[in-house]
Amino acid sequence: MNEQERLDAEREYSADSIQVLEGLEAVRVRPSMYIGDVNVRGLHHLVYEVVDNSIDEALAGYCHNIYVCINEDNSITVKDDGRGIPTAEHEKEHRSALEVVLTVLHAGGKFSKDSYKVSGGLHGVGVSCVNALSETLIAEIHREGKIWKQTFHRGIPEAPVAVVGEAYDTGTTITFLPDKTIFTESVYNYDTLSSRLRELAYLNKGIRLTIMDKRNVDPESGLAKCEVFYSEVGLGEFVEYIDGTREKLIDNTITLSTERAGIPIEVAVHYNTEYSENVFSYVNNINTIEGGTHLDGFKRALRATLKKYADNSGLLAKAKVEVSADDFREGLTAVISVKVAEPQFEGQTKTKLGNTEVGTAVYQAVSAALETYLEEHPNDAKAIVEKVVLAAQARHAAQNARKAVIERKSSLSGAGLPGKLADCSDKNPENCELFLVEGDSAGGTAKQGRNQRFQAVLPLRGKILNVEKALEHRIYESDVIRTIFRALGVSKGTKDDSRALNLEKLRYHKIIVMADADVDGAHIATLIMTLFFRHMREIIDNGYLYLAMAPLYSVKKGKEIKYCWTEEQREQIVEEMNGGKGEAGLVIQRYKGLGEMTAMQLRDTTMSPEGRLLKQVTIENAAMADRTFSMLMGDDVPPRREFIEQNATYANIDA
Ligand code: 0RA
Repeated sequence: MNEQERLDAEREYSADSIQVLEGLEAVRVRPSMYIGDVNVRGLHHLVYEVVDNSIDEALAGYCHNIYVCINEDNSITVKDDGRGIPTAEHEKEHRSALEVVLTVLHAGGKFSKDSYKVSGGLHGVGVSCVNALSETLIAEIHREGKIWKQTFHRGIPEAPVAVVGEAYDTGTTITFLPDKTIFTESVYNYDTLSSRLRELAYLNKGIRLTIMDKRNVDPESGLAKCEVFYSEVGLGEFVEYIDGTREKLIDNTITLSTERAGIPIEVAVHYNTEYSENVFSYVNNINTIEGGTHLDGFKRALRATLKKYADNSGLLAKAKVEVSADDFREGLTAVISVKVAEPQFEGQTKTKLGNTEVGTAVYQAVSAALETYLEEHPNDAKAIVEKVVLAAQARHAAQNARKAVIERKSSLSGAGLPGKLADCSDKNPENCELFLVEGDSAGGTAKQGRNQRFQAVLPLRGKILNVEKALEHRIYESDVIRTIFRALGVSKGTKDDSRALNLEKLRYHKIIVMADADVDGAHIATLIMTLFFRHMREIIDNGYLYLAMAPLYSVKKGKEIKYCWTEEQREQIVEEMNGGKGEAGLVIQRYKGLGEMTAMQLRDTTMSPEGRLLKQVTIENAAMADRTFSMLMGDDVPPRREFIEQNATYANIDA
């Protein structure tokens, strides 16, 4: 290269850099557009984005192990044993392919034509976004006998990639520290990451995913907390994991793994003796919460095949009731996973698959496989059809119960507000909050402590039905549940076959469960959340359900009073208020329940928007949440006790 060429190259290099800067700056200016949000969710999304690249390398057949490590400083390391991101100079860009992948938006795909690029985060933005949103990111590549390294700050390279040693293996290691000036949270949640990795292991059989938490070291052994997820079988094991604590209706899990019209399709189906339907669908490893063509194809195939079998066997004729589509899915747990090269995502949260060809492919594949299975397993077929008939009969009973209730003019629909409800004066749902409080005494305190303009209080009296274990019509007979529906203003199932909730009638956009911070309180909160999870899921998905966290302690010095929600906070506040004198001269009160607080204390700590700590109930991982609820609420009492005692909050129901 002569001097002129070198200058040209340099100029071009800096021109490229300016373009890159503009790209990465856009990510930093509007991070939510690229990763959804800048809260806990977005923070965890960074990890998924990096892991997805390694999953792609594994799906291409070159990588078998992926390690995710939460480091002590809450930085994350993702390491794989793939081919290593290419480090050679990129023809047009005048810098290494590695640097292009890490600094150009959407560049990842350009280099992976040979790989089956289907995995990919919900936003599919690539690892360059992670780079732009990290204080530092270090890439270490083992490739062609060398170790290559490059460091970035907020997406900008410190220097070009350089050889730093000899390598005897191949692979990619990315370590990044999320930018604290961008994210509102900086602490990773082990359970959130581990349940996603577990899910990925089931969805991609044969890949070993390891998670390690260096913040959590066992003092005796000196070993960090660690879990390994690996599934030889894939979806079949996933369904067995989800349904693990439920009683089986049939011994086998019906599985299918095939390719139709170039679309890889995997399905696993199981029936339990309970009543809820749990079907989880995935496209390119993304949980399609809003469903779509693949899910519709599956449901149509299940219904048509079972109906045909039942008609031919004469079992349906005996039922004497009409069988509806829902009846085929009572007690069904299933997972559908398809890999689609060019998925079209629709819907509010862009998690609904629109490709019609996928629906047809799934329908054909599932029909064929299920028909064969039923023919070869007549005992299972009989058990399933009998269950369908029972479901139809129970649904008719539920309709009758509902009708009877409606006739008594106190239905699940908003025929008048419940007498116990202390409503607020504002009538715009967007401004209004409803506190669900267990017991009349705490309810009374809450009524005194509220802001009557926008805060309503509904005291709940009596046992809350465990809906996990109840037939649907029982919920229409439960006083407490009817009261909750009436206060909310919503109803469901008024049209005979619809299980959807009429959200437009919802009277509050914040529904706040307020329970004691002890084991009983956790149990009550869980019962209420189960009701929402199973019967008013739309309210959770819209972000309307919250938990009010009451403080554990108050620390008083003279007239000054401070509240603490955790032990660490208490230590910190004692230190702040008393500067090294320990607890001497302080009055520390431990609250055992809401009932011990005065109305003013409850207002200041738990109810008023200024002082309270609200946790939004969200479902990070629907399949894991289903398992958690069935375990918490099932017959198996011992694991439930233990779980509630060990978990201050709620696993997988990430707040
Ligand atoms: C494209 C080409 C090649 C490797 C990769 C992408 C790759 C990317 C990532 C991201 C994380 N881990 C990765 N591992 C590999 C290599 C092509 C070749 O060697 O011929």
